[in-house]
Amino acid sequence: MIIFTLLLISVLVAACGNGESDSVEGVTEASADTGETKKLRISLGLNDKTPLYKSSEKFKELVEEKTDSLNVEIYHSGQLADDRSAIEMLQFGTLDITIPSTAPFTSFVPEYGVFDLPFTLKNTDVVDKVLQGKIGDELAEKASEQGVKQLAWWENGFRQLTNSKKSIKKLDDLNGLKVRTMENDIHLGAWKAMGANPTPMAFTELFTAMQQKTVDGQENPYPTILLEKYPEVQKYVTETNHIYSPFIFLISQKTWDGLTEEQQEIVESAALEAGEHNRKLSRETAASALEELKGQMEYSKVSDAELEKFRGAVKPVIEKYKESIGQDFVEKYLNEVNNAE
Ligand code: TK8
Repeated sequence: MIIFTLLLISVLVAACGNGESDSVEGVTEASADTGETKKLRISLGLNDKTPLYKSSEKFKELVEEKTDSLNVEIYHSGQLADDRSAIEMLQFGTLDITIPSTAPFTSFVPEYGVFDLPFTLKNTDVVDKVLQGKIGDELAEKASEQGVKQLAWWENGFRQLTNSKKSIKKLDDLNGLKVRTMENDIHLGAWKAMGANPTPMAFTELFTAMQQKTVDGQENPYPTILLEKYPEVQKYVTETNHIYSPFIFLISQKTWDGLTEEQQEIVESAALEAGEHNRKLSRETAASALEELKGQMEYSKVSDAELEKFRGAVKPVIEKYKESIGQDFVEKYLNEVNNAE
């Protein structure tokens, strides 16, 4: 009997594996110097139809064609974590890469809040000059103080408003509208100042909240609105371009430090090259998504004259949050924006 029990225990232990070196999918993690393949896991909030996912596949292709020592695995639709939790996992070293919007990252590095100041970035030419300039480098520097390394700027895009209640043509139409915002005080303050009734919420909870009508609306770029299937739960789409959101390609400092110099060079150049691909794809998709959405939703565009009232409403919010972001940094950013225009 004893022999049978010992045999049973040894079989059970073998079946469960030793546990120490296994990670998700039971693939052995190994450092580069053992010559085994190291897995780099990426957590994305958007689904596998979006430019973000397709650009991450481009990153995977670029890395794996240059080395056999790295293998990239992409987890989409927030399967592993929402944006903020994914950033925390990078800090702990339990996740390797995530590519969130800058807004939730402001809880870790407040200076990224400059991108949440409404109506400051007017078009993609200005965006590209500012992000590829010294402001972009300075922000990436600040990220590394939080245990994450920003390797590249990717693109979420210009944000537009959708809702299930009414067509939005003027500022007063926002009164009382329950708008989901990203988890970021500036967004909350801006939508309150415009008369809406905002609710901060992780992206992973958004679709259900719209389906159950716990929120009336949300704001995101056209590719997200179309490819995350918002026309199924939203009737109206309104062109506001109220904010430009970057995506930031973040890698855990712990992961980065565990790579050889050659692997670091491969990963960084792939993140930058895939970022070029991402910007192009994001802009093409935004144009085609708008045309498709016009056939699926009631489209309205706020006139430039009316947008001046939106800008006027959020001015006090911009003044208020200059403090929390850092007065000098905001002034430096706004100067960069003016120079780029
Ligand atoms: C996806 C989010 C999303 C963002 C939001 O992870 O939360 O609305 O625009 O793209 O980062």
